[in-house]
Amino acid sequence: MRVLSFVVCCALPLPEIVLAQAVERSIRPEVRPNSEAVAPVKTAAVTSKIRPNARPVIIKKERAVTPAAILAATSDAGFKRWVSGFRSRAVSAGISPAVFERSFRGVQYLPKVIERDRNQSEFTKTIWEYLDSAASDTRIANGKAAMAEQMSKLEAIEAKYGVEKEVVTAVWGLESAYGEFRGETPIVSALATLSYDGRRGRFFESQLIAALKILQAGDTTPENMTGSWAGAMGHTQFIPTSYLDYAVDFTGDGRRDIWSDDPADALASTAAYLSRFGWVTGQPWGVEVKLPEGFDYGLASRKIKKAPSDWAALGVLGIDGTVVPNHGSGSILLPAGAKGVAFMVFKNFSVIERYNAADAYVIGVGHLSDRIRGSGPFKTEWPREDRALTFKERQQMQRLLSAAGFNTRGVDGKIGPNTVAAIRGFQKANGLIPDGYASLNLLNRLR
Ligand SMILES: [Ca+2]
Repeated sequence: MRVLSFVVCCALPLPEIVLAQAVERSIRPEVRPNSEAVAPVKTAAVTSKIRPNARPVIIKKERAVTPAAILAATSDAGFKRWVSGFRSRAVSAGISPAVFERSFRGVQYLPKVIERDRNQSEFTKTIWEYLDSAASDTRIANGKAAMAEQMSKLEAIEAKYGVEKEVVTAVWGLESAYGEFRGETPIVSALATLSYDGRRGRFFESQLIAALKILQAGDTTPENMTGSWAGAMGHTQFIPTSYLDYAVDFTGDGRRDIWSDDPADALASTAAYLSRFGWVTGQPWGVEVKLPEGFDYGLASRKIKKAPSDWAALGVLGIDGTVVPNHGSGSILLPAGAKGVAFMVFKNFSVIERYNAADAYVIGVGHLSDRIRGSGPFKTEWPREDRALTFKERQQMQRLLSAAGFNTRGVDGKIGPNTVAAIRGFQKANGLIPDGYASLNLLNRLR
């Protein structure tokens, strides 16, 4: 989980464009090991409540003398000095010296963590590439099996928190491949490394203090406290501050143990988290819809919400041609523009966003949960002939749009609301479908 409070994020690489579009509300952007594959993935920076894109903060290295036990356990002199300075801040924050010594015994600076942190921005995936993995046949089959294995616990969790077992299972599937990849990185070392590094030092130091509080409370031991390189832990990958705020002890043994092989506490913590942010029992995250000829693409905006019957009056129907059931008001979402799958998304879409605000992630969780429940694949094809734009191409698109009189308010390579608005403006002015989608065709047209 992420920052402010929250949570989690994914075992799958998130497409950068999608991420960028979603940024305001996310929680946390790091990517975790994938179940089927392997390659670590990258993640784009996402801001969130929980995990704000922390601003780089340089923590002053202090000069206090570090306890010998700690010095002996670490190697880099600058890191050791940082540990020494941090120790006094941790103690001021309420961590007992004994817990600090115990937690930092053997702590190490981990260069690989910094490599991962620096390597986050070149990777780009389209939404269909992401979903091919997020809801692959393997992940669906494994999800059905994992849900069956944990059925009694998941049913009890659903009864208590009102979050459907398929949804909790889907989060579990994306975050750790159903517990298979919970992360082996020692959390104290990883967070100390990232805190010392300073790029997002303030954020990671707050996570480190939270991790020490968890250890001080006795929920787990430093040896068992492992997770992803960026500090997300357990079956559903909570960051320490989210853990402190939202994790629950479902088994009743007095520990909120999200690290153990038994996933009960972690799965209940995920349900508690979604419930806390307004999960509506029985409401879908979204449904695939069919747009009519001549649809006003200006209506495809998360800001525009209408009852399904009002959408039907505009010609927007379920993919089976009938009026979408009344799940509450919904918005039209076109993650790949006018040529891809169209969705009507409801409040629960926003609730999943509290875990991770990337559209791809939310659709991934939602679609995987539907597939685990037995639904079929999307009926509409994605524009698979398209490829994702690179960071430089996105910057070039922003420069060209601005030069053409459609101001993107910056050239940051992220397709956010201003860029979408500029694309729509350009499309309208040129007789194109104003879907706001940043495609390669559009870039070529601008060139
Ligand atoms: Ca427990």
